[in-house]
Amino acid sequence: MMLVFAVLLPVLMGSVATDEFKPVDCSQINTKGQTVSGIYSIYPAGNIPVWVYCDMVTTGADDDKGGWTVFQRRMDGIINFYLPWNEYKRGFGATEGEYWLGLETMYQLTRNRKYMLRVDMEDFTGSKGYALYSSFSVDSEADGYRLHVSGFKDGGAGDSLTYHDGQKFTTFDKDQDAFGKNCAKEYLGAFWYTSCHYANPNGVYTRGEDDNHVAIANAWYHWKNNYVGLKSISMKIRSVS
Ligand SMILES: [Ca+2]
Repeated sequence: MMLVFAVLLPVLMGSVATDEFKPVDCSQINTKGQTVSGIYSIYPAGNIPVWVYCDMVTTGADDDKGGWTVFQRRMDGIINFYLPWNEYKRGFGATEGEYWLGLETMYQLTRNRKYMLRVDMEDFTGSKGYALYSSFSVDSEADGYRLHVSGFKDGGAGDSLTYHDGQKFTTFDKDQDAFGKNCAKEYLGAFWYTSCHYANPNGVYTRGEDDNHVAIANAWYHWKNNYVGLKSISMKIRSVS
């Protein structure tokens, strides 16, 4: 047995030393041939890994599948999304379920690389829609994690995000919106609010439409021309080569 170990050990150590693949995002993992959606570690800013859900099956504007780094996901209402600035900065939730990746990671991802954005959604009747944007980035914290999004392409859900282009991020404890009051407090979410929103993906998981409390739901207005709470919504980015 000692002989076997003596032979194997240098080989194993050698393979570790040469296998230094530290993917920046899910696009790089996908490019390496990985086609299974699930949880992976990425390295958006050097040596510190970040756990993330990679969508390896959904297409973009072309037929290329996968490579999507999911930064926001709602699917069952289990996770509380009404949280303060620091939580939205560093991220929260469960990578296998509902979560927010974190504004700092999103800034680190998009500061040096070009990304497209896809927003997938499903209502409680089972119908689905999506919206594509050819360009997506987030500024630094010093710039309020300002959103830049453009190049809308309809996947049936309509465009509820271009309205938010150029806005800083607002939470209930940090008001950076264009409204007299705090939009996060008014609509019980956290987002790149203007005054205030057509999309509120981090709003309350209402399981449908609440007539008494318009627009607090995790809604995407232009899909239904109303603020109907969605069964699921996910926001994901893929690098543009
Ligand atoms: Ca305000």
